[in-house]
Amino acid sequence: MLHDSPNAHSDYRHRAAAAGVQERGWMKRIILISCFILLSAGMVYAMLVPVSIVNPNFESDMAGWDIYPIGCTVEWSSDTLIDPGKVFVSCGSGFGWLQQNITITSPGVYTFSTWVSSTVNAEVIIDYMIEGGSIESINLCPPSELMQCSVSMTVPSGINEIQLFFGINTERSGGEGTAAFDAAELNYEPSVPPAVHSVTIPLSSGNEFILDYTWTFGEMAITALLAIVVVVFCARWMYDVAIQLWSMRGDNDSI
Ligand SMILES: [Ca+2]
Repeated sequence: MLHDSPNAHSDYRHRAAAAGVQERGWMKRIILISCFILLSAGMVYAMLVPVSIVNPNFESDMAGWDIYPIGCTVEWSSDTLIDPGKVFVSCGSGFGWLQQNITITSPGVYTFSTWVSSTVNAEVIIDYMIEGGSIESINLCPPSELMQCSVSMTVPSGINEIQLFFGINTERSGGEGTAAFDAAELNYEPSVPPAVHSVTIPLSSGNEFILDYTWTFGEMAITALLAIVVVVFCARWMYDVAIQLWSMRGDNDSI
């Protein structure tokens, strides 16, 4: 009956153990790099997401918007301006506005926009309430066949709600007329832009994956946590290798 020699069996175990350590090491690296890329991509995506508005495109109605027609009519139409469904305001004397309140969590510059086709000055407004009144920013957009009408406002810390308005006010419109609105949007920029950081990940092909992104406090916390995980994994991996090498040295000494 044939048996492997003890030395051959021992060599096989050493090679298998060493190969196993190497394989686990690469697996860990791949998992860590994947986690880092996914988390970093998530951070970048979060920075680019606009502030959401309810029913910004008026596909089927004016749900989500409060309507203030005084001396004007404010109606929904299925016609297309930017995409199907729009708001149509017609004014003799007075105002016709749509309003939506938006909860915010950060100070910064907020920009509210809507597309408009009008025969008079149309307007977009952002305001926020303070003790004793409100602070508002108004932009009048001249009559046009089609234009994007925008207004920006710097909102300080401590404010947790802003109000968005668009429509016609005949005190500022230049006379009686009509305006159609569609495709509202609200964007936000932090008041103090955080520093831009860059991470370079070398790839096995020889190329480098370079990721530029900005940090918030939460992102720094996540990154610090991730760095701790990386250090722990690396330490564990080095420990495994050291144990294997020590074990092989012991076996060789006994031969
Ligand atoms: Ca629409």
